[in-house]
Amino acid sequence: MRIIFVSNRLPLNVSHENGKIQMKQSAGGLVTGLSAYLESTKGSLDTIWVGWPGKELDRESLEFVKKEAMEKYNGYPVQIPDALNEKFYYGFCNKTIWPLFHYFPTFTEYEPSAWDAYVEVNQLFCDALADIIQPGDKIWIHDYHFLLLPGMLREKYPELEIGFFLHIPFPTYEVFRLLPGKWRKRLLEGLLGADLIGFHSHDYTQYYLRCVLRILGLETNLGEIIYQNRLIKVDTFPMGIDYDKFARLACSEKADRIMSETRKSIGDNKIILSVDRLDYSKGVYARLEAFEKFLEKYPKWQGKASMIMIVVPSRTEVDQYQEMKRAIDEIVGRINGRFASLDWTPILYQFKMLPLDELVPLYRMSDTILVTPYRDGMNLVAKEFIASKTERKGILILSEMAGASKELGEAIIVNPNNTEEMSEAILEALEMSEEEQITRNTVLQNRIKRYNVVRWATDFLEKLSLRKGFQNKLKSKLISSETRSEIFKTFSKAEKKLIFLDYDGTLVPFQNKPELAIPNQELKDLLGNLSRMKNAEIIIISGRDRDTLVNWMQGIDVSIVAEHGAWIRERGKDWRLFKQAPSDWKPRIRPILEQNSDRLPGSFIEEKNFSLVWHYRNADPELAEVRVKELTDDLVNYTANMDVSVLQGNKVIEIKNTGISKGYAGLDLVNIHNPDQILSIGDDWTDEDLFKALPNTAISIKVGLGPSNARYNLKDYIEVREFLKGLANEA
Ligand code: GDG
Repeated sequence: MRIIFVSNRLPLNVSHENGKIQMKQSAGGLVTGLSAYLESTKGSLDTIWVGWPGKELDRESLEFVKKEAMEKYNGYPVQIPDALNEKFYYGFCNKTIWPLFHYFPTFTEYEPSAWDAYVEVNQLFCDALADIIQPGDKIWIHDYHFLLLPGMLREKYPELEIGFFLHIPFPTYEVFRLLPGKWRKRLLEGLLGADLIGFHSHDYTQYYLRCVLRILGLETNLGEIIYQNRLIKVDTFPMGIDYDKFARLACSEKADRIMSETRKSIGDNKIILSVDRLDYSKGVYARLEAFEKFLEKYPKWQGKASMIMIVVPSRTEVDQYQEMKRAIDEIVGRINGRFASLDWTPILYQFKMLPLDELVPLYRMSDTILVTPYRDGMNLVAKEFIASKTERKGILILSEMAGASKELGEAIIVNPNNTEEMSEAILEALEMSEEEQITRNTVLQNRIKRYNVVRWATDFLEKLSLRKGFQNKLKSKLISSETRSEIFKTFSKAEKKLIFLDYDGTLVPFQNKPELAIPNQELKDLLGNLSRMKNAEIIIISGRDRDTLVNWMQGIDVSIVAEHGAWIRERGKDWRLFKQAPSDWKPRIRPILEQNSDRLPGSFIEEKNFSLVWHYRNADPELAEVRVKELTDDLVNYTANMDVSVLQGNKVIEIKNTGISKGYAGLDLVNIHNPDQILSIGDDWTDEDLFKALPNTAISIKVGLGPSNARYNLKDYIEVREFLKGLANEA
């Protein structure tokens, strides 16, 4: 099995030294994490990493880098021209998606040319992948740079296994909808090209599902979505770290050396640590204000506590990052100027990336760490700090807005907007008893150790493999060309055939207004041809009322079953009431439906002889989802002692007499005609009654994917029409 990882940056740094190209493996949360996973598989996996090499290269250098990267690192560089990358990376990725998804709408830019660049780069990666993809490959796409890529790949490779993981938060509907309509729709649909979509926390998963419901109108069930006849799973996978690596680095000799050197400059002071990339989402400025407040409120700690602050340069070309750097420099200067003494500097500030084996000793020796982002997908620093706590002493202060807070409840949890609360948290951390610290860290360490990065990646990739199984199960019932020919052959041999056809969703697509689903000439011709088949009886079996069906089937020689089996009109005969059923329940149920219609704009009630139908296709989908659950529950309880059943259909709730169903009416016709072959096609729960009632030899077909009593599936009404055309010609 081969896995292709796709991320924005290739885990390689390409540089020119003495006129020669040099390549070095680079580190980072994702790289470190996935390397640990690959090591755990002990070389049993064949992998390729696809990404941007970090700079635009001339043709000759690119060829060299491509060859070297593949030979030495299994890397496959994708070139992005600088001008395009400017609009893609610094533009749409980091001036649109990043700020918006981190709840900074005021920093968000909606620049059409940046969107175009985003589409272009996603396409560029799709084309590059096409050069290397082989049958049986699994693709795992990472992060917000490639929200469109799964969809683009899916168009080219209907069978490819595609997984996607988002490392940043997915925002709520109210924030996501700030994106222009076309963009937000395409971004959601782009992700639906994947078989499995993963997020760090349950909230992000729910927010994505809600956006899919509200913006694309697709209903979801336990995180599963049926889209373009594929079953997609959306799930939560909280990313872990390479725990052992941090635990190991923390007790290395180098760690001991760095700790004693640091102690020399800092003395016995308590250490408050802060480690982040330079990013406004990380809340560095507010954290400094909290430290200032702490020193102000608790002067006894002046000279006794120092903050070590590491800020790693990042995205320095984006305006907000430059402004932020200036603001941080300024406040550090102010605090140090205000409180420093000859032998004490409150904040020891470094604007650089430390080697990991120098960072880990700082994690180990610090008394507390302030991880206080305004928003963070997960935050690995928090977990790394805990893993490095060899003595289990030192307390994590963690923002409730970080994904990690959902897992690390034993930390001191703070609101990053509340400077007061953060300053109190510093005091609480510094004064906490050692016993309490050890208790909390023991629990945290056990948890982080268990769900480490290897578990995370294994879980994701295993779930991805399972998806194909589910999809194949669904697909196995789809009618293949061989099955189709067999059905036609069986039918041509039969001496008496009965063909039941549901109407809405089976022969025609759903319309916003039910009265618009009129048959077009193509459908009329098709039904006409079918009705002229030798020894065949065509029955249109629908939930619609008699008048509509008679009107629409004028001039076509077919039998009709109306109102889900309440009325039957056989060819050349008059309507007969199949079963007398009381309708005294209607005046009692109608007010309940009316009350709900008033509460859900866009919904309406339809009354038929033996049923009441509440339609909500045109209502706000999210509101409808809530109302439908409530209403179904109310109705089921209310009708417990009545001879009626409550059924949920395609954007409708229908209440009808229990003794009436397509199953009963269909069986009646089967008994009358005594056919030696039966075909039945339908798309919803009312057709399931018929599928269940028919003899085992009947050929039953459900339209659309999903669980069903039918023997086969066809994808949609277009395939149904194709199938029936073939049947009329060949059987
Ligand atoms: C994104 C999401 C999500 C930091 N300073 C140094 C250094 N680091 C390393 C840390 C850690 C990584 O950088 C930062 O990871 P975070 O998770 O904290 O944040 P992002 O970079 O924003 O990552 C985030 C993550 O993706 C994974 O899904 O958790 O929410 O925003 O690994 O160790 N490493 C070294 N020197 C430093 O000075 N060597």
